Amino acid sequence: MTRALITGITGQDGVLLAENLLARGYEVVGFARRASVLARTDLHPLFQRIKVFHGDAANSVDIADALLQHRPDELYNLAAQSAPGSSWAQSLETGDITAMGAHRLFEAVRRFAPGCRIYHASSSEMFGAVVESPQRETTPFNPANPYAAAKVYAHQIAHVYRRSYGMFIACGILFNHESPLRRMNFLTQKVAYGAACAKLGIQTSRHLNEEGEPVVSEGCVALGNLDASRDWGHARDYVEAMWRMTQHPTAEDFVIGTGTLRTVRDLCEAAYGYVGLDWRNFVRTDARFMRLSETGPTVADASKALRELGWKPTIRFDAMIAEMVDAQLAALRSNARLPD
Ligand code: NDP
Ligand code: GDR
Repeated sequence: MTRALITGITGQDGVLLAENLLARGYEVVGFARRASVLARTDLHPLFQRIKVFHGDAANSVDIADALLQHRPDELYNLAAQSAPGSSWAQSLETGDITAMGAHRLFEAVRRFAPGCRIYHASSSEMFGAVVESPQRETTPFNPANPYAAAKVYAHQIAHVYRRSYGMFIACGILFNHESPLRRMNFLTQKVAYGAACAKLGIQTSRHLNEEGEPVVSEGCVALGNLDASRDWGHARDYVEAMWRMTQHPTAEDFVIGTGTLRTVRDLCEAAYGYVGLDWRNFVRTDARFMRLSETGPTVADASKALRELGWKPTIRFDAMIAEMVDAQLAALRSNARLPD
């Protein structure tokens, strides 16, 4: 039985990747901070089907220990301070986990688990203030925030380990991908939640936004740059791409995205439109959610992934937004807890 170790198991992609690998008959071990495992009561059904190793990506000993105890065949490195918008305020933590966390992990695999295949989560954020469109594997990087700079470091040190030691480290340059498991500090979940609250007539929400205030206040959700644009796909499709890259005969970089660019306004229109409302009555702007420098417009040319992995997105944008809004409606109606 193939054994996979997943860092970032408590995050959106960690959960969906674990489900994908379990369905293939893998044995899955999740690497996660102890407090996060205790806090994620919603993930207990998953945690009963996998083993969980308590560790911190900031700690080399924890990583080495996980490798020596579990001897994985494949390692999926998803752990990161993953919010670009917060990365100015948390720039040193972002460097420590998003950049150095990956470096520590590659070094630990080199010493303690040679032969283990690694998937590493690179990001379209590395393209930053883009210099060509659409972006492909050869597009130069131009990071616009500390998170993006940290991902560039991790991506390049992955290349160095590949070249110097012949290690298998596949880098997935994934564009934005979403699901009902998305955390509330990301745009799509704020908007899906806002639309569900609007539908139910909720004036002040229980969930908090990036500033620690109710996501919905006086019936409205506060957002930043409505003109920003992204290429949004569904995370279930993207974890499939992670697995395919890891099975490829050679470790390479692959761009993964839908190839369709949409604005924040388009997203609002889709989510509020799904519940029969006009978003302009429920969304206001707040300068605190504007970025000091904006990434984009990021839009993928994923033709290499189609050609070499046979990968293409299967879930359409509207269906994804509907699934996210429905999940929030169901949670609000049953008073259930969703990821904070
Ligand atoms: P999430 O924010 O949902 O998950 C991040 C995970 O990293 C969480 O499990 C978190 O654990 C963990 N983590 C953070 N710090 C540490 C630490 N010190 N030690 C151990 N674990 C830690 O991100 P996603 O699932 O969306 O993304 C997965 C990866 O893919 C990330 O690296 C992200 O940067 C990258 N990516 C994501 C894209 C997307 O659109 N979703 C696109 C491109 C790249 P905890 O619960 O303890 O906070
Ligand atoms: P991003 O995702 O920064 O692209 O990083 P996010 O959903 O945070 O932002 C997308 C776009 O929406 C604009 N925006 C807002 N964003 C947030 N969070 N909150 C707001 O109120 C708001 N208003 C407008 C942003 O300016 C931005 O343009 C995600 C993460 O998953 C990263 O880990 C990953 O690497 C990239 O996607 C690809």
